[in-house]
Amino acid sequence: MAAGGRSTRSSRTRRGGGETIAAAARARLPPLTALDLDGLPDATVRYLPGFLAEEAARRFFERLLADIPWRAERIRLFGREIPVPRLQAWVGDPGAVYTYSGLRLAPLPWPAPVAELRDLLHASRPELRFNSALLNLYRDGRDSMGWHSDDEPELGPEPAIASISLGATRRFRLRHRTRRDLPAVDLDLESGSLLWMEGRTQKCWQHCLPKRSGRDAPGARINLTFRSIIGA
Ligand SMILES: O=C(O)CCC(=O)C(=O)O
Repeated sequence: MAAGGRSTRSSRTRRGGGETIAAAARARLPPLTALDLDGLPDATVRYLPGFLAEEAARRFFERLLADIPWRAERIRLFGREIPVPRLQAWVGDPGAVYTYSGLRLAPLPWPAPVAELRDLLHASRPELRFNSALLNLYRDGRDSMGWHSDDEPELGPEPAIASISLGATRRFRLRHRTRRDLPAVDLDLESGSLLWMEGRTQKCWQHCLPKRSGRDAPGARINLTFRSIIGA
């Protein structure tokens, strides 16, 4: 973990019970901690472990696990309806409707801890405005996310996506969509980490979160991907 945390305006935000999670959080300065996947062709991907301090990450995880109305959705894939292998929630500004694999998601209003995380992101990247977030709950190593790109038209041609991980560490895998000469890239996403995917990443790369079983099977993990729906 690198030194050099900084407090932000949102770190003083109070939650309903007078307690703050973000007060314990530290948005860390990218140059100290970032793993810039430099040299990855056609992509802008940056990984920041320790974006949130350990204790803040633990408290966000517990709060979200308890408070979010997690849903078991079904999607249409290759003409068949199948259960999504994880629980989900879609939150955002009122007009931020998101559609993928035949599923139309109307947003829930921002829950307080998700709004706190959004504000931390805005403080660290003031040029970006996130109006929505997809929340995924992987109950254990049997829950997963298949290969895909976040390239729906409503995200625009070069979406900036900020992905925050809480709870168990899970492996995240990237592969180029057309260049089979390039090896897949594996990243172990730790609790409290932040992954940025920007530029041509969604156009040229796919990503997934494979199942994981056996002796090192992970416990529960929550991931939040903050997005901007155009025109919402
Ligand atoms: O859980 C993760 O880290 C991946 C989430 C993801 O790929 C997505 O929300 O599109």
